[in-house]
Amino acid sequence: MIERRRGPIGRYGLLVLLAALLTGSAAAARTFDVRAVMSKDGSRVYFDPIGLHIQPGDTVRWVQVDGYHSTTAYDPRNGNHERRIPDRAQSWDSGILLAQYPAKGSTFEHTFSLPGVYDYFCQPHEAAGMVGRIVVGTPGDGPGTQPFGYAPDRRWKPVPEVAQKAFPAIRLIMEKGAVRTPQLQHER
Ligand SMILES: [Cu+2]
Repeated sequence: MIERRRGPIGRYGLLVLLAALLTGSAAAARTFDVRAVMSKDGSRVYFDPIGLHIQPGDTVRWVQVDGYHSTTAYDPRNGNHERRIPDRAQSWDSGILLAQYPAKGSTFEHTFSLPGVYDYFCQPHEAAGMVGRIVVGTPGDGPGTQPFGYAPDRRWKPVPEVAQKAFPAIRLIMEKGAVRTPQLQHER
């Protein structure tokens, strides 16, 4: 006769796991949406919100709304761009997200485990100032808090001036939680 046994977790273990999920810290991690947008007439490209304050363990989900965009960390591993994320943080690059065709509304997610400032850009539209800033927890003094061009000896690709001007101040992001791109602040 074959005796059927429960796995190592068993029914009791599942209840404990469920209770831990409901009450524990794992349940506190949240996901925030950032939209990647091109205006109908094509004249404006932006991330919305452009600035976001989250906590370690939270996830950001970029949602492709219109046009073709990427979300790419300012990091030498991404085309030798200036490092503007914490030194030991995981980098990310979505590649080009295709919203309109064939995959409408495609998304890309990244979970932020280390506190700090994370600057990122859109590959096709960096020169048009399409950038964003994520502040995770209390930012400290990492690369993303430094002035643009802080390490000229590294010969990194500099952040274009129009993009530099687009970043909301860290202090403002922490104050408001989410900062919309300036042209949108009067819209809903
Ligand atoms: Cu773009």
